[in-house]
Amino acid sequence: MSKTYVKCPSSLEELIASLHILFEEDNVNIEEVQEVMENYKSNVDDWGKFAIYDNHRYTRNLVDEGNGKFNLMLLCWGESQGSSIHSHSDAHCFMKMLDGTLTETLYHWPEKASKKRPMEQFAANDYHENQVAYICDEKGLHRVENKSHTETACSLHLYSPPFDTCKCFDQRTGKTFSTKVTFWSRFGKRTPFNVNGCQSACITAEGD
Ligand code: CSS
Ligand code: FE2
Repeated sequence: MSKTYVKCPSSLEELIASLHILFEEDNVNIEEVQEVMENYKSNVDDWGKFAIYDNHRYTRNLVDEGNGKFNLMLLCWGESQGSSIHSHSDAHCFMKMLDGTLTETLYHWPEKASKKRPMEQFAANDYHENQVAYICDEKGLHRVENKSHTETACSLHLYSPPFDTCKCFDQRTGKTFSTKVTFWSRFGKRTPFNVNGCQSACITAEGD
């Protein structure tokens, strides 16, 4: 590591500065990134301005573009909202809880698209405030849900390299389809309608 970085960031701004330094290197040290994200203690005064919810689907709100190395975003999950089962386009995915609790259900990749079989679940974990989850395509696929009927949830996601399409999967058949992911807001400002077209900005499918 060429530059030193703040290991225990006291604000979101300081966390972002540390992440910029960590991602200057070509090789990502997963443990170091996970540790620095865990060490930042969630403070709504830092991230509240990015937290824009929608009644129908979870939202993706861009916070920082990481000098082209990563995208950092706030995901806002209303009561009972969740994603489809999805992959991460060969990127590292770090998910830090800022508020509430999310349930991650992990699935194996389907063996063959031609065999219509229910997808196989191999783990399920709950994540609470300040915990950090990590996934990549080698580890499998997941679905993320806010199972609470009464509380919203908010999480900070880092994807490196950034991506704007990923694969979604039908749990009952393993059938896959490509989905474009966009932003509900960028840097605290709601994305204009003409940018995202129909505004299907997150990973959900009909029937999910
Ligand atoms: N990958 C999903 C959230 S769960 S990690 C997304 O970016 O919308
Ligand atoms: Fe994901």
